[in-house]
Amino acid sequence: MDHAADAHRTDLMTITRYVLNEQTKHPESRGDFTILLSHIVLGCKFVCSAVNKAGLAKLLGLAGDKNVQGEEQKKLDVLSNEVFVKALISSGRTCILVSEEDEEATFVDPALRGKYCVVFDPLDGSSNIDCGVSIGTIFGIYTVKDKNEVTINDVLQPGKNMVAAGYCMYGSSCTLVLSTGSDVNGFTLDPSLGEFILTHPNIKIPRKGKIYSVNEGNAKNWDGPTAKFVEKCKFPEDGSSPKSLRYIGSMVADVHRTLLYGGIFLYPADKKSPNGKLRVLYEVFPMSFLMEQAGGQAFTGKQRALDLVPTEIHQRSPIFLGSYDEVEEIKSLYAAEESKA
Ligand code: AFP
Repeated sequence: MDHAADAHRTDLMTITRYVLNEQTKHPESRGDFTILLSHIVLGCKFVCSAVNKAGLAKLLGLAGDKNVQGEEQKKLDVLSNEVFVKALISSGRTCILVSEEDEEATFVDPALRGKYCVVFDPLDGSSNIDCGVSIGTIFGIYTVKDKNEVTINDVLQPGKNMVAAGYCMYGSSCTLVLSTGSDVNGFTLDPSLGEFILTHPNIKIPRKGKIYSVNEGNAKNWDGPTAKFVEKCKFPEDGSSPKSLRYIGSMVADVHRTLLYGGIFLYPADKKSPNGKLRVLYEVFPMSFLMEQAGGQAFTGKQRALDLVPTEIHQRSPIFLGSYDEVEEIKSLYAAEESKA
């Protein structure tokens, strides 16, 4: 019998225990982040449960339909947003919220304010719900200087100022990946315990990968460096094997695979969408933060993604993120293009 392995299995590192351990490294900490995170975790558990029932929606009247009382039911993304907004406000630790679902930022009532700003996409990839493909919640966290004088500029900060970022993927299992700025850890929800347990400690992305991930349907509108990069993935000039293409169309799932297996995820600019599609605050920044913490890179086509200073809360940006070497290659293709201009 492997007693060491058994001991390991019975000594469960929950996400709360993990964050409390981290907190002890900062004697000045008063536990505010731990409380905020526990409210985010609650939102993720709610969405996970709702997503698991989504396939039964027609039968049970759960989404966009009428329930047994004849009341109109909310769509899953709207419902998820409401749950996160309420959970974050009731934590008493937030002052500004920016959600993909809400046109305007939410300024928390002064009586309930804390020092954190949370930017989030409550249910990213929601067009995939009806076919049961993995979807997720993405979040990033900033702090404010003075919670009594908050302005929109407190969230219009470069991604490098985030104090934490993460995502929760609702797939064959429910996995929450978090970085508080020192490393990246993955926690899987044990449904029987209702707890996220540390299953992927200290995630490091392979330095080089064999997979590229992009919506090739947009290829006719790509710029030169993107087209050249993808061409090299398929027809390598150095005699190496071609890369495999994997594209789910759900950023959390595509980034999660990229983080674990290595490779590159691209949502570039194109002639139709000069700023790409993905949103800076709650898609590009949190994922770039995680990639860098895991040893990878994130680049916009012009600069390090985390250096970008957003001017609008729903701003978009092109993004190339993943293994260090692949992002290095796309950076050199853009540099070569620039030197020709
Ligand atoms: P939806 O939330 O509309 O499904 O969009 C998902 C998403 O924002 C992101 O999760 C994907 O990476 C990206 O869009 C997919 O976009 P394309 O459908 O244009 O490939």
